Amino acid sequence: MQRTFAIVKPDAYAAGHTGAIIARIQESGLRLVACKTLHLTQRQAQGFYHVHRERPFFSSLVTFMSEGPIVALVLEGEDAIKRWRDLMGPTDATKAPKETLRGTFGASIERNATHGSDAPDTAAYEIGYFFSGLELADL
Ligand code: 3AN
Repeated sequence: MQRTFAIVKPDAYAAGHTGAIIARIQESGLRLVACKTLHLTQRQAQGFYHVHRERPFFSSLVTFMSEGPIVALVLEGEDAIKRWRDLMGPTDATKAPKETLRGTFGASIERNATHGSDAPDTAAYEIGYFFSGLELADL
């Protein structure tokens, strides 16, 4: 069993796609372990994306991720990290296959509807950034 971290980003949340995205998660067989809606401050978004702080798109990404509410999720299942990334599709929504979440709900490489951890160490860091042990225990 593996856990991964997912976000319904501000673009998808504002467009009312949260329910459809969670339905796709559950239809895929991934289990929803934790879920909350929150609105990140700029500093919280900077902390979450600190690995990208030297990239040219960092400031725009931080502004986007704090422009409105998001839904933070913890998903569980066999090979959950790869399964969730396959469901999302590639980063650039304009190149994502139509059947993927980013292909369906994303608009660009930045406004791409969903986030997913890319490896076990980043999943552990990202889950811990948003959820306490108490929120994840015995589920
Ligand atoms: P992914 O989310 O597919 O793992 P990362 O980790 O390379 O992609 O990038 C994190 C986020 O930064 C992406 N989800 C996207 O919103 C944004 N991003 C990535 N590359 C670019 C880019 N070239 N221009 C603007 N935003 C980008």
